[in-house]
Amino acid sequence: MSTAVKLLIMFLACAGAAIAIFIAIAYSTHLVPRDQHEVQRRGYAIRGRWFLGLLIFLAASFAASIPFYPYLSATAALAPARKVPVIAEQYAFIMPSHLPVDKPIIFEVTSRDVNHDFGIYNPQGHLVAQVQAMPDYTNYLRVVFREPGLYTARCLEYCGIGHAIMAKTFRVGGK
Ligand SMILES: [Cu+2]
Repeated sequence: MSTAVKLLIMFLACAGAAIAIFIAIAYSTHLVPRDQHEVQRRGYAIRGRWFLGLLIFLAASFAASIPFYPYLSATAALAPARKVPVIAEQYAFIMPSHLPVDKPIIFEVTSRDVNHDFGIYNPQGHLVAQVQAMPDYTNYLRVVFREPGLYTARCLEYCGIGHAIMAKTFRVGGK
């Protein structure tokens, strides 16, 4: 069956359904009108149950998902990792140019002026981790570099005229 025929069948099915709904509505207007308060009472009852169900669902989802909250595990992993401060500023990253391979690292990322973003690209040019760099606030980014080579940190949030050249290369592993 060609695509055009499939589309035609789908169109006819939808059009038929729409026409059936219109006919049903037109027909229903000829029935004896129902009491407004009765309709309203039923509607409010459905709404009340729906709201209660939604509340229970949301509370259960919240309780079930809170152990997976990623920042708790990230904070727990702070102790054995090496802490590496990163200061972003227009238009550079102040950070070490050599980092170890296969060792957990916590980047402590902040900004000296405006909002920036600290995005780490691996030697193949793929983004492997990123976090916001904000003034007066430190964000923690936990990374384990599994492969040695030349990595590049780039700003991923427009921060001014020199944003496009805001990058810092650093070596992972080796000497
Ligand atoms: Cu920028």
